[in-house]
Formats: sequence, C-alpha cells, structure tokens
Amino acid sequence: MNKEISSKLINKIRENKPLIHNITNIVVANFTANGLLALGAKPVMASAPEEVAEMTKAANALVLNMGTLNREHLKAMINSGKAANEKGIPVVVDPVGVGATQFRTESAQQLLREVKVNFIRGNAAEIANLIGQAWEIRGVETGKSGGNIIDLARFAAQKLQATVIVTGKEDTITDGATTFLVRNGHPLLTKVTGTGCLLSAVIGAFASVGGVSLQAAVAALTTYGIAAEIAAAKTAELGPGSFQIEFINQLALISPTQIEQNSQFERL
Ligand code: ATP
Ligand code: TZP
Ligand code: MG
Ligand code: MG
Repeated sequence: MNKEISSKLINKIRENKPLIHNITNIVVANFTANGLLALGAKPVMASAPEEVAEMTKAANALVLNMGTLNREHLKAMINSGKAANEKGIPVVVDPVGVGATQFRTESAQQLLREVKVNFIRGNAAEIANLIGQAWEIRGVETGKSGGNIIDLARFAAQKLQATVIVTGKEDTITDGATTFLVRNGHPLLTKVTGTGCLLSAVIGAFASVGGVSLQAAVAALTTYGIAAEIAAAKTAELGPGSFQIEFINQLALISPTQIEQNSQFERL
C-alpha cells in the first residue's frame, strides 16, 4: 500500500471527472449525487431496464444499491451489470437491507450469480446474510452479533470472489488474502441516512481512476472518514444537519496532504 499514490487518487478524480452510473434507492439519490459532485466525479442516476445498458456504456464505474429494490430495479441492475462487465469498468454492489427480507436476499444472490462484481460494501449484517450466515438486521441497520467481522469479511471475499468492505466503527477491507483495517470516520456518520450508500458510490469513483484494487478501496475509505472527522470538528456543538452539509463541503475541500497526514489504516 503506497500512501502517497493513495492520497493522490483524489486529484485524479478531480482531473478526470469520472462518470459514475448509480442505480440507487429513493432515500439517498440526491445525497449521493451531491457527494459525488463534491468529490469531483460526475453522477448519473438511471434505472429504466430499457436504457441502463446504454448509460453504463458511457460510464467509468457502476454502483448498484439495493435500498428500495423492486423487480424493475433488479432487472435494470442485471442489464447494467452485464454492460459494465463487457466494457470492463468497476462494479460496486451495496446490498442494503439484505437479510431483512427474503426478496432482498434472493435478489442479491441472483445479481451476484449473473454479474461479475468487483466490490461489495455493506454493514456486517448485510455481508453475513449475503453468504447465508445469520446476523441480526433491523431494517437497513446492523444488529448485535458475537461474530468476528474480520473472519466474516475474509470468508465472504473468498466465497463471492470480490473485494469485500464491511463498515462500522472500524472498516475491514479484504480480497480474501490481504486485509486492511481503516480507523478513520466519526459516529455522526451514523446519524445521517445514506452515508453508507454514498461511501459505496465513492468507492466506485476511486476504483474508476485507481483500478480494481485494495489501494483504491483504502483510499476511498480513508478520504471519506477524514472528511467526516474534519466536518465533525467544524460543526461541534451543532447537530447532524449541520454535519451533513459540512461533510459535503469537506469532500470538496479535502487535500492529498490532509489525507496523507490523517489516514489511519493498518495491514493485518
Ligand atoms: P448502517 O445502516 O448499519 O449504519 P451503513 O450502510 O450506513 O450501515 P456504516 O457502517 O454506517 O454504513 O458506514 C458508513 C460510514 O460511517 C463508513 O465510513 C464508516 O466507517 C462510518 N462509521 C460507521 N459507524 C461509525 C462509528 N461508530 N465511528 C466512526 N465511523 C463510523
Ligand atoms: N431505507 C431504505 S434505503 C435507506 C433506508 C433508510 C437508506 C440507507 O442508507 P445507509 O447508507 O445504509 O444508511
Ligand atoms: Mg447508515
Ligand atoms: Mg447501508
């Protein structure tokens, strides 16, 4: 892991302005588009099965988010995923709420059978349920479980043949062989809906310029976590609303030097 290359990926996003195609949920679409714009990428949301393959062909990464899934969305995700695989652009899946309902769990498994996915980012419950392990989930939020998150992430990465990112207080990033822990972030991220979803889109942006690599994922997670830390410090004594706005500001303002100096990660 080269810290300097990692911290400079933000410049590449700002220079190249990669187009990130998102098929996402109705809760977070606006926040995700604004977060990607702040970072320097270009968002596009398109989810009609009739047009998604064409849109994906013009994009530099594809992000599939299952937050408010329906049959049409699933069809669109499979069509666009296949187009992304043909073009060779990174595919990120956010399995929001998998495990909470049978429809979500079965749909996610079908998607992973039909599309080659490069990154899967979720909370511990979503990743566990994706691979058939029991882990309490309440709506879209992870519940308590005694499971070991690092073992879970490694096993999931091996089973699903993808880089798996399990987020929470600490983030685990693994391709099944090599594992990193990222410690940047702030508890206020859990008080704003869509911060996990936006992170999945940000991983797409970093992978579009940094390739399908652990380096791109670590860069995305450290950058995101540091932006949150700065935003929390600047809005201390205010509430989550002010934090949300300042967080978007910091995604636009954060510099490679700040990333290099403040990133907290370790290779296990
Ligand atoms: P959930 O719905 O269970 O909250 P999520 O999909 O919103 O899951 P999170 O796990 O909350 O995703 O992760 C979103 C971001 O928030 C990540 O950058 C993660 O590192 C950060 N984060 C989550 N919890 C904490 C915490 N307690 N302290 C610091 N950062 C956190
Ligand atoms: N319900 C369906 S999708 C969604 C909610 C509340 C947003 C979840 O966003 P995140 O990023 O997992 O907090
Ligand atoms: Mg959340
Ligand atoms: Mg989520």
